[in-house]
Amino acid sequence: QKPDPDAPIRMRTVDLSDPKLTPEERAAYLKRPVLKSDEMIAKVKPIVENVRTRGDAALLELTAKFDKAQLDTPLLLPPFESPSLSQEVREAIDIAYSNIKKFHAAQVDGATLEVETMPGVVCSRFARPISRVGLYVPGGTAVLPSTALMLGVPAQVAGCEQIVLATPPRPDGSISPEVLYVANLVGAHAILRAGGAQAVAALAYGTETVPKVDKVFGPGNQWVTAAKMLVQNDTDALVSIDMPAGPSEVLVIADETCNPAFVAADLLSQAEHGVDSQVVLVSSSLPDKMLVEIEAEVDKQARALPRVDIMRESIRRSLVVKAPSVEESFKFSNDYAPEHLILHLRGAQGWVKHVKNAGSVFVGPYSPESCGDYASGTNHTLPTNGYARQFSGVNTQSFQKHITSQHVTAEGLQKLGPVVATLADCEGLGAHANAVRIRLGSSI
Ligand code: HSO
Ligand code: ZN
Repeated sequence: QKPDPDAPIRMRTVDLSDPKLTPEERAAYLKRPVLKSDEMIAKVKPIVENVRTRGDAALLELTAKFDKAQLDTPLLLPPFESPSLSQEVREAIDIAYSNIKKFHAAQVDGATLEVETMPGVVCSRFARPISRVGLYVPGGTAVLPSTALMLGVPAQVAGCEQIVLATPPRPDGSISPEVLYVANLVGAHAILRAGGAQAVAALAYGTETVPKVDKVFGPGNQWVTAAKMLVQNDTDALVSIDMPAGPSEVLVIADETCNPAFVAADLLSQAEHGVDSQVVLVSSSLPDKMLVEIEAEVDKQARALPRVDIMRESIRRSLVVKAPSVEESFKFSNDYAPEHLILHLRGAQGWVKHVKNAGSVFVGPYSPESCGDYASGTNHTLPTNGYARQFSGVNTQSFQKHITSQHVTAEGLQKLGPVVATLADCEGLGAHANAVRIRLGSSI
């Protein structure tokens, strides 16, 4: 059924002060559409198996089937050149790269943490890069060279030895010049021309030509996400993933100081990602007149934008939440745990301390999400689906792991050894106790 182009492009409304609103109803408003992960995992399993067992042959067949590209090899090796790229785009990418690099280089954990827990007992912790990483850059309805930057830069500054960037090729087998340009900037070691579950499988297991990686990063559709979840659970693949990804989200908290046109623009910038984008406006006691203005702006701006058909769908499913105060607004937002949180509030910066759960925060009227999506320096690969409760967005530490170490001196062991031996005895693990006692010169 075709959507009616004349129908207003409007959001649904719920009032948190409505005495008839039950706790169950409130909880339902915090929910995202159900991710059918079991169903999707069952669907991607044969694809992943096919690539695991048949390698390049399967990869090339699947790329011909899904991306309509006939390749003789899936891998492209540097140097990556992108002669057709305009000077303007080149310069924009260069500035984004420089900002993202500044912010992510500052996150490199290069220091060794050292603590003497008892005299002669020194514990330390240091970071090392994850050697081989696979970065998935989606194709589909929009080419996302920005995602290549968001994953490539932290991999580069963390010092990963093998950076494989995977992205679906165009039907002629080529990769967009923007992605090639970024691949070159971040020093990618190879580009895997494949998408979907097949790309994830190739990265996780390796093929004749594709190097196996240790961790797979990046957003993607349901197929990509299901494949990441599947390979992460396979001990043969021995691979980890950044996080499970769902449809992109924004929650905006606005009070009467907001600019309705800015608020509407922010809601729409998220709504254009896909029909399943989650868009929530929390009105902190906004006068009805202003809510109407925001709604009118949403309708007006959406109609003038190229992806209006996508926005029509996502806006229809999105939500205006009327909250009685800024505190209640933050309570709802923290319960929702949005991927992006935008604060259109008087004294916005002062409210940041109230944020408990969010992927990334955009403070004040001149900090649109678009800045973080592209070029301010923060990462745009963020936890969705409420996972901001326990996950951080991708950052430089996502490309490092920590190793602990200890150095106990002979004197240190005099003090620590008896403690260890006692605990080992408690657990009935005599060999553990012996490893200490043998050094202390006492018999078993
Ligand atoms: N908002 C998206 C990232 C993105 N936006 C890429 C534009 N390009 C998910 O955080
Ligand atoms: Zn975006």
